[in-house]
Formats: sequence, C-alpha cells, structure tokens
Amino acid sequence: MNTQEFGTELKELGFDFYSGVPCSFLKYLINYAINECDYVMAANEGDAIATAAGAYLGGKKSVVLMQNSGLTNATSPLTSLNFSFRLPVLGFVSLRGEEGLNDEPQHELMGQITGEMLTLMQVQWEYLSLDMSEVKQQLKRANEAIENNKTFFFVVKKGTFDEVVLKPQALRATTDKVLRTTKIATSPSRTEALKCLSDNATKDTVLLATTGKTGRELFEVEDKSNNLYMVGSMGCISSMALGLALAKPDKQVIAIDGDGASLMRMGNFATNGYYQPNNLLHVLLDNNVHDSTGGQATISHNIDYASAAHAMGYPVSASVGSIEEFNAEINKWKNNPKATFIHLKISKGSPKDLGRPTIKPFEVKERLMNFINS
Ligand SMILES: Cc1ncc(C[n+]2csc(CCOP(=O)(O)OP(=O)(O)O)c2C)c(N)n1
Repeated sequence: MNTQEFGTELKELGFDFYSGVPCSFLKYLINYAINECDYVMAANEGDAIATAAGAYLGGKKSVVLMQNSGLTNATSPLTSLNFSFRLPVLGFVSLRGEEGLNDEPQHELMGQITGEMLTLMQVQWEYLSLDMSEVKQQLKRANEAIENNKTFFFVVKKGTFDEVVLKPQALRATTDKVLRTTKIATSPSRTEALKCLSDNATKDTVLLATTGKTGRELFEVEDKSNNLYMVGSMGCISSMALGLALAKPDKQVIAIDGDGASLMRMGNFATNGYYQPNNLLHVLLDNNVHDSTGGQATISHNIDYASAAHAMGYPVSASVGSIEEFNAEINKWKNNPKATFIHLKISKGSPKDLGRPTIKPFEVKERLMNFINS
C-alpha cells in the first residue's frame, strides 16, 4: 500500500504522535512517522506504549510501532496501564514468523501466537488489509475503538507498506550538562519527600507517581486532580511522563520513580536524556528496597544514579540527601526549566495502615485529563 497515503489518512484522523522500536516489516511506516510526525525512538516497546499513553493524556492521539517479538516487552503496560486506566493507543505490530514464510527461528512461536496474545490481552485487533478502500474502513473501526478508550492493534504482514525514504536525521547531543551531588544523608521519609513535591505543585504541575507504595502514599498526602497513582506498569512512570511532557509543553510534569521500578526500565533514562523536554522533572526516591513487596533489597546501594542520568544525557542531574536540598533542586528546575533528574535517598518503610487510592485508575485518568486539557 502507499505508505504516504496511509500516513495521511492517519493524520486526518488525528494520529500524529508516534513511538516505537523498529521492525523491518514496518520500516517504511516508521520512516514516514520520523519524516512527517512526532516520533519518539523508544528503548523498549513497553516504554513506547507508556510514552504514547502519556501523550494521549496530553491530548494526542498516539501510535505505537513494534515487531511482534517486542509485543512481549509491551505486555506489562498493555495489561496494567492501557487496560486499567482505559488509556487507548493505536498499535501496529509486525507478523514476523507468519506460517508459510521462510523466516528466522526466533520468530516461529510469535508468528503463531501474535493474534492470540492480543486477544488474550483483550486488545481489539485486525490484520491490516492491502486494499486502501478496505483500509479506510479498518481505520474507521480503529478510530472508534480509540474514541471509546480501547486500545486497537493492526497486525502487519510482510511487504504491506511501499517504500518511504528516511530523510537524514539531525541527531543532537547534550553538550551542556550539569551534575550536582551532596554528601549529607538525612534519609527523610517517602511521605516527607512526597509532601515536598505536592507543596511545590502549581496549577500547571502534574505529579505521576510510580506503582506500589509511592502512589498509595501520595494519595494519602493529598488527593488532587493533578495526581496520577500508577498501578502495575512497573518502571513505566518516566516514559509516560516523557510522552506527557512532549505533548503538553505548558505543563510541568514530575515523574516520581522508585529504585526498583527505575532499574526495570533504565533504558528510558537515555530516551528522556535525549528528548529532554524542559518541563520534565524525573525524581527517584531511593530506599534501596522493594518496599511495596516486603522490603527485599534492590541493588541500588551500588548505583550512582545521578551520574548515570548525567551520562545518559539529562541536562541537569543531582543527588541530594535532605528535604531542604531536594526542595532547592526542585525550585532550580521550576525557575530555570531544563529536563532534570533528582535522586533522593529516603528511609525504608511507610506509614502504618497505609491505605490504597479509593478512586479507580480510569477515574484518576479522566480527572487528570480534565485538569490537563481544560
Ligand atoms: C512487572 C512487575 N513486576 C513486579 C511487580 C511487583 N511490584 C510492585 S511494586 C514493586 C517494588 C517496586 O520497588 P521500588 O520501585 O523500589 O518502590 P518501593 O516499593 O520501594 O516504593 C514490585 C516488585 C509489578 N507490579 N510489576
């Protein structure tokens, strides 16, 4: 099919924000997206899903592109982010390993189960047709699903898209990076850190809290319409924040990460460091443990996170050990916005009898979208 025409059809339906990881079967659609639309080159297909979902929060209709091998990387956010929060994205997944195709051995099983996997995850899907008049009907159905808050995927067979030449990509590098570290370690509690963040929020701030006790505590600190309490999708908070920050430059977007969660998807440090929207603040509350699941040690005591973020392109990276310094770094970002990473060492544990958000994930999403887009 004519890829350019197909892309234009998508654009006319409002889909102009893309994220993904390449597959050779999809390369011409990816080339089109890079040439003509906003495209975030994700490190992992799960991050691509979260970035697209973040952009959707900011009012974009967004598209994810992936190989079917990458569908396995995307299952956590597809099942616990898109489904739970009713955050729809339009997906294109290739069909490597299709029966009868002489493909490589690693694709054999996924070739057999791609459709079944989507069905199992309750994702509506269709094989993308090659006939443009049929394709227009398919896009109409896909668009209806998205408008009903349901994720929709097209499974794409080999040779579907005709050639689009990739225009030269002007890649930038961060030349002017700042790294600040302090040695004081007073180990404030997570609640103190969250209070500090909540107190710093203005009418233009969005707080996205990672899964587990961070979201639960933020809900108890103050339940506000500019908060999102992640459930599941471990590690996806910073990629989701990236999508939202890019989609909504007039909002200050704060991702509140955990040490365990950030380690799960650390590739996204590099993605954030590259795209580096000024309105993005990535905070890591590091208690050295998986507190939410019983306090088992992570390996974060051995990691210099601020240096890692610095090395991966964040214009500003800082490691602080007290609430006063934490507050000061947040205010530096507010007063001179540049994509910033702040590592704060916190103590283990959480308030006794910590509850859970009484508001449902999809209600949080609706409320947040009203806040963001009103
Ligand atoms: C993919 C996935 N694996 C495991 C879990 C279970 N889980 C939920 S929270 C959590 C610990 C997160 O640790 P960290 O980010 O350090 O935050 P903390 O619990 O210390 O606040 C784990 C392992 C999950 N939700 N998703």
